[in-house]
Amino acid sequence: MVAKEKMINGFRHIPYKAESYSAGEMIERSNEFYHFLDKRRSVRHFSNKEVPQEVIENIVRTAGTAPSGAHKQPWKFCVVSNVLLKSKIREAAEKEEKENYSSRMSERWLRDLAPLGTDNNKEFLEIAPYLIIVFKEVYEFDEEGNKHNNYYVNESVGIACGMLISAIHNAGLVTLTHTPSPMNFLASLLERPKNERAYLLLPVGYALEDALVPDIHRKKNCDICDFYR
Ligand code: IYR
Repeated sequence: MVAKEKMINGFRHIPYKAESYSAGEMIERSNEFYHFLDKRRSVRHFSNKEVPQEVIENIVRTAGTAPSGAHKQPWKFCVVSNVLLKSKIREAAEKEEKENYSSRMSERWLRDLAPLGTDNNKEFLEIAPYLIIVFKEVYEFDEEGNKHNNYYVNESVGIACGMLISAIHNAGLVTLTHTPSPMNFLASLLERPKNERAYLLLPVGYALEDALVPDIHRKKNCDICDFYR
């Protein structure tokens, strides 16, 4: 039986119709989805080939379906394809990364990054046709102009980014989670309002045909999951 809509605290609640599968279908679907997402890799070698803007719009719309604290949806996705802006972002990011790699990161951190082959050169910021810079909205204003902090902002935006990354992979495109810390130069370059903080930078595009990725492996299920039966 389908529930009837009703009012709770003066707000309308409507029936939810869940997707429904047999146990066999669930096993097949979950396994296929795992294998599909397991093919995703962080890729640093981008082609400069054009990507239809509609694909990017769909990807962002998908990220916007993420759950968020009190449904505040405390995210903004800034999509940069402007060549001059991309080169300014690259220049500023490389300036921070130069500091990071030469003095701010510990010996241990540098050793942990060695298998990935990263350095302060971020040419992908100019080559990738799109940069999606995700901002978190740490607070909002009410009708009277009073400031109110949003809830679970990092969790909410983190989940949205996970969904964004999955949507990028689903479209046949690649990305990587770039964190040119500190990231405040992004708010200045993009002239963002004061309640926004840069959270993550994701270059998006096609992988180069001869792209390489490090031969690293994922933890096994038994190493990431404990069952309590
Ligand atoms: N932000 C730097 C360093 C870096 C840090 C981590 I943790 C990585 O997994 C990869 C890189 C950069 O983007 O190069």
